[in-house]
Amino acid sequence: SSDDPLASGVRFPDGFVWGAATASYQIEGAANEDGRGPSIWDTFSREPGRVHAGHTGDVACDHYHRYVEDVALMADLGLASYRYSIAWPRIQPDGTGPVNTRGLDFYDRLTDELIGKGIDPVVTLYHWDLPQSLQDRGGWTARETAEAFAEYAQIMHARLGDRVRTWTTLNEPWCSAYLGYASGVHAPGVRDAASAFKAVHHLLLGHGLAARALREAGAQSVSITLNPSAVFPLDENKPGDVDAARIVDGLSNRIFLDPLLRGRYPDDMREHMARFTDLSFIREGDEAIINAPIDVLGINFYTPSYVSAKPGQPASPDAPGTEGIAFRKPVGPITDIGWQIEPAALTRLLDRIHRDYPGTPMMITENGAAYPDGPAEDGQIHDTNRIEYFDGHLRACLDAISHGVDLRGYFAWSLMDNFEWAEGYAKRFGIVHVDYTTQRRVPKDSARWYQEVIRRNGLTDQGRIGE
Ligand code: PNW
Repeated sequence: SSDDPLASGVRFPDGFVWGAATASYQIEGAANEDGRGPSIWDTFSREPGRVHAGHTGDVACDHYHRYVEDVALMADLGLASYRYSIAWPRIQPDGTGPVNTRGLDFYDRLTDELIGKGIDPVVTLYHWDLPQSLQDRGGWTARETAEAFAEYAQIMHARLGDRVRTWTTLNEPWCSAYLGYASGVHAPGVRDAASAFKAVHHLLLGHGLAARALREAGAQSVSITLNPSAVFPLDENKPGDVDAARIVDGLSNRIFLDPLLRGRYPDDMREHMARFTDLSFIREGDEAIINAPIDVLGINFYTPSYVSAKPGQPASPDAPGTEGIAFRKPVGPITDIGWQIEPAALTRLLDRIHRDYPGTPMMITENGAAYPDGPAEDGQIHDTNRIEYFDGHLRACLDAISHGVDLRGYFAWSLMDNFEWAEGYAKRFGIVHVDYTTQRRVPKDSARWYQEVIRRNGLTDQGRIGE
């Protein structure tokens, strides 16, 4: 309203999309129900020592059975949009071949429930739960997985395409490739640089083939979500540090963004990969497939990186070939997962993508913070720290928008506490608290704050730091 005390600078553009995000393996549970096949995360989480305290996604938030309650919660918070992922092994238990109708039925019910409450569904096809049988045939090191992914994308579009407008192929291929195949801290737990680069390529190829299939099937909006690294030289005046940042930027960002948006791997990254493997897996024509037009680029952002040249430094396990490059330990405020909080780095990242890949509409598809929240004496969760984190990053988004960045929306990670991969249930990212004994959901203060931000399409004074 016109007497709203908000200054214009804290308002978002009209039509800005407000949402929250989750992922199938992190919330659904029901791992052995209705014909779901095993995924690489079922296998990995059962291997001793892989996941904190031996946690698995077997039950998680039991969202598979509680989706009606969860969608009601989303509606109560005023979410315009909900970003969720499909568990491929519910749809094709063996990764290829027969389709499991009961798996499709679940996403059908969930999607209808969302639409019935006026919430726009944003579907991610792959948020890391690869069918185990595809892994047994090489996983993302195999070209066949990329081809299978496109077929699965078609199956999903045939079922949900009449109601789902926004389709995201992959979530964070950086994590799938490097955490899955280089450092091995994520499923499938492989430690081999050559495999990691094959995975980078086949993930991108899978994206391109699926994007084409989705487009041909009539999808309105096709996207991919990356977690580009906001990487900076520790000392901008030291050529060694600048070069270190170029290499890390290449491995984390350009190796994905260039083929996606320019149709070509960067020359320096081709040379970098060639130190570990011959590049015959990159076939003539692949880059053109990867370069399929996208309507929006999803950005997940949590924390920046600062790098410097340091002779003798061993390579970072998730960045093959980074011998002699040191990653600075986080300084200043950090979250419970140890990630440095620096909202201005998000502005710089968005500005940079806008500059180097002009004309790319973007959405923040994940942003959020882990804190060890528990209910206070009043039963409520007073997560002021998370409100401050969101507030700072939303102001960073506004700064980027004021610089001309075409930022279309923001999804909080996460709607609710969930299975945080290698950290199990020990790290809580939700704006809704989950008691894993009772499965009770309690919106945290941050959820109520976010509800107000959505209502105003702008920020409140609450959450501002140091005023
Ligand atoms: C992303 N890292 O994961 C995922 O998309 C979410 O599923 C996840 O819950 C969220 O961010 C919070 O972690 C990441 O080690 C996991 O660099 C690990 C890393 C990065 C992203």
